[in-house]
Amino acid sequence: MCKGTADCGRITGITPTKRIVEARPTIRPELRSAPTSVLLDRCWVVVRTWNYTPLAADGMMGMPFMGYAQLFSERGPHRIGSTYRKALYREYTDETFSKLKPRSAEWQHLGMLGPVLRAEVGDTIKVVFKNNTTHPFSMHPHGVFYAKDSEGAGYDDGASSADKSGVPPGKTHIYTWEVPERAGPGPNDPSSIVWLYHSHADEPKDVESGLVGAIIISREGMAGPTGRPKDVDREFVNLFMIVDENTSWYLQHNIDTYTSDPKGVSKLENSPSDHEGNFSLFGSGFAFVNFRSSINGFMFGNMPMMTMKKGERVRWYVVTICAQCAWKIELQIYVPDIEHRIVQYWHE
Ligand SMILES: [Cu+2]
Repeated sequence: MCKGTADCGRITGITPTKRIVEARPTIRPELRSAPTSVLLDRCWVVVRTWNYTPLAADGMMGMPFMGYAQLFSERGPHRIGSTYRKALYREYTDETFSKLKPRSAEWQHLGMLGPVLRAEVGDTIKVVFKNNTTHPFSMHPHGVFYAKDSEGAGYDDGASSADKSGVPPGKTHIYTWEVPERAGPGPNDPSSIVWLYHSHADEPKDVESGLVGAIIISREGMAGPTGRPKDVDREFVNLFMIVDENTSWYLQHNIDTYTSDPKGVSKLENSPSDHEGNFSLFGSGFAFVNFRSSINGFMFGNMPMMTMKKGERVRWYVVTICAQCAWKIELQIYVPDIEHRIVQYWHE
């Protein structure tokens, strides 16, 4: 599933009250001959500015940025600050791609992520994808099945495919993904599980530029009218990711736009000290400050609060992706801790 340098993981089986055993989908590549339904989604990959800290303050502490938080949020002669240009998956109301579909209040916490794509086992997902940026991008899904022209990833196998290097700027492509039993929940899973999709034209750069989203697959017969599993009232999706803005397609644009001395910026600036001047392995140089430890693209408690009502049945999907894990893997290990309950995960 994951190719190239990607190392994409899925964390599953979190409930506030009990521990769930390791969950793996059954390996039964059983494709239905007649899909129960075809689900049409529309995505347009959009270039826009993204602010990692829209509250302009430390939301966790309820106070102005200090120390490291200040280092990561303030613009300067050689510092980009909190706002970057990114390429993001965004949903439009129809295939004219003229009107952005507003995101409902319950999904505001998705932030940088693309729209959640939903299906249940037996469905076929179709995504009408338009690229309005200046780089070729694609949609490469995990978990579901696809033919070559819907894989959204290129590699040197001698096959020709119009989509091999991504969808060119200005062009539209329809991705068709079948949802076999193997893509759905396994015997020990809850009624739905999560996968990722991301651009895979030039994978590290595409993902670090912001092109990632979630797919939620429900067990056959378990998706309600809105697509949400029938036995769930509320869902959250969290992507724990250290976004490497040094690798983004828009690094130079961001330097030129957001620093006050772009010509003086050294992309390799190394300063082996922390914000207080003490030795630090990672330091506080330009490159380090471009590593953004975030949840859904938010830093320092700036994500819109995920709210639920007492008594609601809530499912929380936790994912991570790491485009350059060869060296970043140690940094990419997060430990979500929910009042000391155990979070078990498996790694693809
Ligand atoms: Cu992947």
